[in-house]
Amino acid sequence: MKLSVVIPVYNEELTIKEIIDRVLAVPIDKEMIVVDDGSTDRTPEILKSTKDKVTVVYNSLINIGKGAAIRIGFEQVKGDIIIIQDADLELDPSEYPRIIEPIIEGRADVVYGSRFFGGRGMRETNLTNYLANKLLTHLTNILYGSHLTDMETAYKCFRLDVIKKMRLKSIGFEIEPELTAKALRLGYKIYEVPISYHPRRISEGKKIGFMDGIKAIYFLFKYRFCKMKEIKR
Ligand SMILES: Nc1nc2c(ncn2[C@@H]2O[C@H](COP(=O)(O)OP(=O)(O)OP(=O)(O)O)[C@@H](O)[C@H]2O)c(=O)[nH]1
Ligand SMILES: [Mg+2]
Repeated sequence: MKLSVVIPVYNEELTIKEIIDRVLAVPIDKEMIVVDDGSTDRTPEILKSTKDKVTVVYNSLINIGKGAAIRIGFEQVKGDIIIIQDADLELDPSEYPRIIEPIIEGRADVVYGSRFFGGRGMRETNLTNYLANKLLTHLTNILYGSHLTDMETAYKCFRLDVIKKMRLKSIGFEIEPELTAKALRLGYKIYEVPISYHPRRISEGKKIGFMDGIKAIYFLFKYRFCKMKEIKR
């Protein structure tokens, strides 16, 4: 089975080369689709030098957001399994084999890498972020009857047909609750696998902020109660 790695990237000149190399080093059949929308640092230049190894999609010269970039990446995928990879170094691609295993073995349709159970190692994290993650995950479980430990994780992995069934609309970071809500409303169980986590700080380039947390709450409610035609293609 082939893995499609979709990498949304915006102004990540410090880490983009390293993350591409780390993905390339994973010994599995895969393709990499990098979606950059309007980076203003050296990211586009660095991507040009790697274009024989990865598919680079320039979304537009104007910055839109992580959600829009992921949706564009999803339109390009040719693999059987899709994983989202952030372009920072918070999560480690060497963990792909464990993450995709439940899908390969037919035990799962959707797998999330959880930072908060199983203890595979975590650098000290910002307390506000940690509590926001806990709150959003808890709210998801109450609204959707799930048992997740990490709804906001960036390591979200799907069988291709699951993604193809979803009608996705997100522009920014609300893509995380949208993917979760729509997978659960479509009746899929989300399987979690423990992963390690090395959080970066805002000063190191983290872009998600307080308003993204508020938006996540809004979208969790919206997608819980909206009509099925907004969920399913
Ligand atoms: N193409 C594109 N990528 C983006 C944009 N905003 C963020 N990203 C990418 O999305 C990934 C996650 O951004 P981070 O700032 O690390 O956010 P985070 O706090 O780790 O949040 P998570 O989405 O939960 O991982 C990184 O690879 C960013 O470069 C955007 O506007 N456009
Ligand atoms: Mg990140």
